Amino acid sequence: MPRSTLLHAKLYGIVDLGYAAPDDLIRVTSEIIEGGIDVIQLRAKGHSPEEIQNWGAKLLELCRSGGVPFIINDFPEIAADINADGVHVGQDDMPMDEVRSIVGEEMLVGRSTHSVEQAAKAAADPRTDCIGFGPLFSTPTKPTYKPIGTDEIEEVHRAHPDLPIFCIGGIKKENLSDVVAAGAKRAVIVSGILQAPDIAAYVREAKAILS
Ligand code: TZP
Ligand code: MG
Repeated sequence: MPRSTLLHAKLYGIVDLGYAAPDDLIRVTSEIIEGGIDVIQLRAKGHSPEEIQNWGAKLLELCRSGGVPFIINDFPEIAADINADGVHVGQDDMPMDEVRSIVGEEMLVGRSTHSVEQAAKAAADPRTDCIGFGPLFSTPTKPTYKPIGTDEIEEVHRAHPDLPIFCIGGIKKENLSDVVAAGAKRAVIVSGILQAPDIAAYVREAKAILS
């Protein structure tokens, strides 16, 4: 899948097992797709690779029929095995050479970054297809990370105009227009979407704010 898919993406949703129960994954993912999400990632901290592969294969099928790119968090091997559209890795995960040796050159690879410096380092490798930038605000979804605020959003976009940058961390429908005003072009929302009483409507409204 070409990187341009991510350049055109606005709203990235993460199906996080911290908020969605295993027997609810299909419903939740269907509603996120129905709302018009641009990218979906499966994130399942603390679960076994076998479970993640099993859930991943099912959600991939849903995403394929909805025309939504599907990304696996943390596990390049699983992304390669199920032929996902991409894999997302963190600062402390594998270096790019190792990721690429597992997933090949075509698969999308994203990297989490938590500062302008980390963003520059990730962007210096042309095989990085997108970055997450945050957490902007404190969030129970990533409790041990210090929030970086919104002051550096413009700078990171100016430094990497051709790299899809997804702002993340504590973003909700309610503060999304402030994040956009601070320079964000794309956003990831996790708990806001997964805890919404009407998931599809939430995604639709958040996407409208970003568009
Ligand atoms: N990386 C940086 S913040 C974050 C991740 C995975 C969690 C974002 O979740 P939420 O619930 O949208 O704040
Ligand atoms: Mg990781």
